[in-house]
Amino acid sequence: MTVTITAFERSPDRGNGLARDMRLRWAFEEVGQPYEVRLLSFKTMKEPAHLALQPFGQIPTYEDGDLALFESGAIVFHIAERHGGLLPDDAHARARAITWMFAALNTLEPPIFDRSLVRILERDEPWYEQRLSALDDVIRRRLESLSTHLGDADWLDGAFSAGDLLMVTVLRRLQGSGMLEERPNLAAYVARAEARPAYKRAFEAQLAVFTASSTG
Ligand code: GTB
Repeated sequence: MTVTITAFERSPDRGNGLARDMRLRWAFEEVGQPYEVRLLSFKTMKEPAHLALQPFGQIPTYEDGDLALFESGAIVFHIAERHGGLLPDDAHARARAITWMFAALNTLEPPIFDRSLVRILERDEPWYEQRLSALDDVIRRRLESLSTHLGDADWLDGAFSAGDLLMVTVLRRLQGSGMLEERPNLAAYVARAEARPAYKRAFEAQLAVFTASSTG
């Protein structure tokens, strides 16, 4: 039985691959496993059938027989554990790759995600400029540390791993901010990941959903 994931019927990012189903699609492509997608409207995501799979009424989810999962990081980890290609076999290298998965989701993603929310929801508030500037400072400090760690390496710890996959999906949310370009090795890191055939297949698949939803 093929695994089924959920994604936006019509993504607000207009096919930019910024919604979190992109992480799952990319992971499946990296490990060479097929997947099916059930598309959901915002209304359907809040109905009992979906809430039974995702208590917060969000995408993505993962269903494989009687196993249902939510949280994109947990799902990428599950895919990486079940199939080769996203986590090293060596125990220490594997633990370090998992550490980078957590660093992407716990250390980089919170201020980067907050920044995009503030830009959408708080633009007309009197504190907007100050809040944005404070978040930009935090993000720049995180990027500086990440850039120093990466140096001139291709990936965060040896071979490409689920840690890089999650980190790149987080960094991509900074597109248009100019902050990645301030750190050329990070901009090159993201570009290197986006050039991977698996990334390209995943990106095209989610873009096709948006294109169909706009022309259909
Ligand atoms: N921690 C959860 C996970 O990692 O799976 C977070 C899941 C989540 O935030 N899902 C979002 C969602 O379902 C979609 S990805 N939102 C609907 C809701 O909460 O009602 C977040 C997202 C949304 C939109 C853009 N965008 O337009 O650029 C990018 C990312």
